[in-house]
Amino acid sequence: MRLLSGLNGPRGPRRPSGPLGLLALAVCAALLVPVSAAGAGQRARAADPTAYDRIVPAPAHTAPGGPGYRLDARTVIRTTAGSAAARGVGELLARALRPATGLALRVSGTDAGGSAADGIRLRLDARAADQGEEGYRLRADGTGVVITAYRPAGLFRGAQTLRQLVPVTGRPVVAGGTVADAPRFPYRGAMIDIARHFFTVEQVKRYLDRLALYKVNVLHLHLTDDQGWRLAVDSWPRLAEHGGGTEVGGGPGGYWTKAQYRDLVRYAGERYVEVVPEIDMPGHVNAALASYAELNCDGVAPARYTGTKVGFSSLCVAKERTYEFVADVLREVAELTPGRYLHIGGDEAYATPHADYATFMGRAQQAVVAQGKTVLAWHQLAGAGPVSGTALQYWGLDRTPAAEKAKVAGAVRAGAKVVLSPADRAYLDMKYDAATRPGLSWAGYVPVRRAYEWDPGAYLAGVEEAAVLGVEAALWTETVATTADADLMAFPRALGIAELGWSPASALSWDAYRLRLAAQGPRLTALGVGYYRAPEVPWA
Ligand code: TNX
Repeated sequence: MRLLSGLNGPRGPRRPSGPLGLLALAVCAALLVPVSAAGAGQRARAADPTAYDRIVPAPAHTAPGGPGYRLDARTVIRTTAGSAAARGVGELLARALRPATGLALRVSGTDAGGSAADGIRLRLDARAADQGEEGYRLRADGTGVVITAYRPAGLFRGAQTLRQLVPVTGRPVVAGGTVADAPRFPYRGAMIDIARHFFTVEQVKRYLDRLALYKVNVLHLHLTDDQGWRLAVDSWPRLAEHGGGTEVGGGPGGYWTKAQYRDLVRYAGERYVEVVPEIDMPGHVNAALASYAELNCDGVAPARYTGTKVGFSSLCVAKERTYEFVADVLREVAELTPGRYLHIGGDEAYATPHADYATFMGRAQQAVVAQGKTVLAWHQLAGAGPVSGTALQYWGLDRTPAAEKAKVAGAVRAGAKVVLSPADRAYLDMKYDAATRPGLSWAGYVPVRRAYEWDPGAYLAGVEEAAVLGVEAALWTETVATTADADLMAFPRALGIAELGWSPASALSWDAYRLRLAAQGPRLTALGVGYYRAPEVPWA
């Protein structure tokens, strides 16, 4: 049973269950023959057998063993004939493998031809529906590597696993073994606030790239707030031109043109990441109020704001012009966004009386539905009539009063779904400890272990796992002004949130995770990420 050891957490063998489990047993059985035939010498020459224990997020099933596959200049990445998507995944894989291997691997748009021993195959299998949208199987042995998936997204996720099976330095050998994998939750998000401090599309692409290695599949963009409006809107041009012209601390700010936003959406799509744009309303709107006097109840535009207070601004709920604004903005954003969701904020609307808040959020939700999109909003919407099918993003704390959590559970009973971003777990802008230089601490310090050690399927009383779409790590940027700041706060905690979203509950173990995370250190360094060397992780 040595072969099955990769399936085990520290608590001993896990019994594979369901179709994926059977699949895993089948691939293991197929492997038993070559491995038991291999002599001790051959095993010693095989690639590091623990590479499968170092994958983040932990795959559903792994079975390390057998000789590995050595990449060399003749290696070809062969992708299913007729699938531009599979070929695209192949091209991205070739690019990703280049720094570690020094090889410029050739990509072929057919997986026929070639000898059995010449490379990496990315195969779409129309019969593998049991793998779902993102599942995949991977098998590496002395003759090559095969990744099979039902959908291109599964090939992409499998390719991220393959990247992690190639050592960061040294001989480019893919460790021998098999993986049968699929995510626990469909929504594994990362939010970045480009309103408090402006970040360019290039900076956000870089962030997205690093997160995609860990199978994150949603990029939530917090595009507007009191301190800045960051996306061009043709029907209300001053939003970006005036409202985008500053940021926290009084810097120059900035905004994205529609072409730049589209470019990011395309880039994300190539990585099977869905972009969720957020227009935060009816609070967090000072940049909009400063840009258009007519949006203010008193008809007077306030000055732009560069501080860090929250909860002081509100759209004018009584004015019909406000709803024309909402409809125009959401229409233009929807036109740019192929994803399912429009996030309309709804948090910290302390300057909007509750009845007004409910009125406003009702109409804003209708404006989203009118665009054929699904509403996503911060969980305060739970108490103000979420429309059926809405997703609520929970950002409370462990210690949030039960009555507030119960409102979320009540909305779930009425048909809402939940994305979990508890601030004292998943807020990447919280300091690790008192010594962290950027960062806030209103939700407490969030060390790496605390960010990891919770179960999204059992986090909120009265919210069954089936109602949980997934998790999201949120990077607010009042104190985060540069790529170096963002790296330090997001890494490594974002990896833990990514694992909570992907890996089966039975694989979640801090003791095992800290070792797997430690092995990501050199990988992050190779990618140029200045991560936080958390003391509770035995970094290599
Ligand atoms: C709360 S969480 C906010 C943001 C702040 C953040 C800082 C939420 C929905 N609103 O406006 O940026 O805390 O940690």
